[in-house]
Amino acid sequence: VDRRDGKLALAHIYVAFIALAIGGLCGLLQTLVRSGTFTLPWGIGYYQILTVHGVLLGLVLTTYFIFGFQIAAVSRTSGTLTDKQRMLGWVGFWVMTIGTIASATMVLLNQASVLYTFYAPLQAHWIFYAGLALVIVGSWIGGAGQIGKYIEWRKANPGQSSPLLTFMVVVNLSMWIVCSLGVAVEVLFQLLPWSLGWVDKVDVLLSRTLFWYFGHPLVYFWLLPAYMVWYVVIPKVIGGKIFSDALARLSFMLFLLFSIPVGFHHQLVEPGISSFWKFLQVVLTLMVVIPSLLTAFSMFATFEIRGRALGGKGVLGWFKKLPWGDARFLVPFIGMAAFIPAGAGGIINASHQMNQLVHNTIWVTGHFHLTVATTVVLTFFGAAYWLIPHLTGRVLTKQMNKLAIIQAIVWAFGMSIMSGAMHIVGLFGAPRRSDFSTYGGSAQAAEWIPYQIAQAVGGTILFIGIVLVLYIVANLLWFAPKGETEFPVGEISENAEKTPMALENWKIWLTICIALILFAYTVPVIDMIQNAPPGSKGFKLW
Ligand code: HAS
Repeated sequence: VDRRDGKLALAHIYVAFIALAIGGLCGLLQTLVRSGTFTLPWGIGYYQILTVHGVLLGLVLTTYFIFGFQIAAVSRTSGTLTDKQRMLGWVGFWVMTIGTIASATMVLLNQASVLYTFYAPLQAHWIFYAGLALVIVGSWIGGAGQIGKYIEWRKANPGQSSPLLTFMVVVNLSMWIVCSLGVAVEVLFQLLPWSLGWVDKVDVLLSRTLFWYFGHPLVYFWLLPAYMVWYVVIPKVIGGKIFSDALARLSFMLFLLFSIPVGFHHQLVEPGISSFWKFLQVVLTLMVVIPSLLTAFSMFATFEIRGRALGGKGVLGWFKKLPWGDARFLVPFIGMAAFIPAGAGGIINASHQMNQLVHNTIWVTGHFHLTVATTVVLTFFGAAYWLIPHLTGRVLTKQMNKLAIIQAIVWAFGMSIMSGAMHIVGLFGAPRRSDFSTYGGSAQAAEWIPYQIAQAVGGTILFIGIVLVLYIVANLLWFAPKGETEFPVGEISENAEKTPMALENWKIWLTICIALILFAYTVPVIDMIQNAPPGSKGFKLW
């Protein structure tokens, strides 16, 4: 990656790891509060640290790491960015960062303890929402630089398939742009006017719907960069080849189609949406499982082919041949393994009836700590171990490689305890997002306490994991020996079928994507607007 592009990517990565440090500390505090044995000092509120934790880890760490990774990926596979593309990257970075600082300041001042989902009826200071608007606009500007490179590449290479990694980045950004329009409407037309006192009330149902129109694809915006590492980087790291370029592209396109018109699976217990539309979106949710199953298939195939090429015999002999001592492989692999139970949990959540049992319990928190906080985050850590030294001109030493493996094991151990306890006690009805002091004295809460203590134990182990990863990252940024580190990009297997150009026909895919969104959302949103309680000024969007 060109040094100038590398600098831009690194700027994003710095912010991501600062967010990890502060957000991780708040996570530890939270599990301690929930164990019933710790009270926050200096009048700091439970919801305040819960918001800092969710915003910094769920929104800031992820978005900044993803942008840093994607910029490097595009520059590596499609060539150095032009000055204009890089300039867009920097403008986007600063607009996002000013927005992040504004929003984070309001959260830290307890003026925006509205959780990372920030929909009505919880209300924040208007500066929080203005900051969010800047983050969204900044991401569009920065994203335009990356998409610009792709367009330039395609013009220069007519009739050819674009580099796989760049293509994947563009799918992820397209999904992001289409879905963030929903949250932009919510922020600009509902939350900002409401927090400024220009309208008295907002339609809560519409606010939640606009949020989840964005909120579900948001989780795939986190997941797809992890899939980019699995599909493109891991085959090279293990010395193999990409199983199939066409399959990888198809799976990404399926994410573009099915990840957006499914937000109602977060609102299955929401009154005001008819069960027909909920059912339809549940069906579409189960469709979005398919590209993940394709990915599982493709990864197993890649591993088996490589393991057998190295002499692995029998049904599972090939498994032993994989490079278990290499943190660039093992750390994301642990993330992949975690995605098997994590994905199964997601399918349970999406099943209309079972959702009644788990919704708003801490089971859901257990689910997303396995998905985003294990699968995605461990893959990002594994990627950081080659990406950062590649960008800083350093190398990962043997000791750091060992420490990285220990870090991932500590993480997996702490998360198994914490997320496992969350899943179990969620089935006993323990609520998520509830201040312990509001229910701590009840007989039922006494039943939950042992699990909440287990969560605190797991959370403490995870915090040790955060300290370890920050130590490794600091080493790679400033202290590791100078040298060359590769940005691994796998080649396509010679046995793979030719990639059909239709997979890159954006007109077709974007049209289907928009048609599905209109199909899933138009009627229910019109219903919401028409059925908003009468006479409530400002209750409607217009
Ligand atoms: Fe989810 C709630 C349904 C995936 C994140 N989810 C959440 C929330 C978050 C989140 C943050 O339907 C909470 C939001 C909030 O604050 O309220 N989720 C699903 C479904 C999937 C799914 C169906 N979620 C994710 C991913 C996330 C994420 C990915 C983050 C990155 N989720 C839900 C539902 C809710 C929900 C409901 C709302 C619950 C409620 O009531 O509030 C699917 O995409 C999952 C498909 C995945 C698979 C797994 C495939 C396995 C693979 C690994 C292969 C392994 C290998 C290694 C090769 C089918 C690809 C080999 C290893 C060996 C050991 C041999």
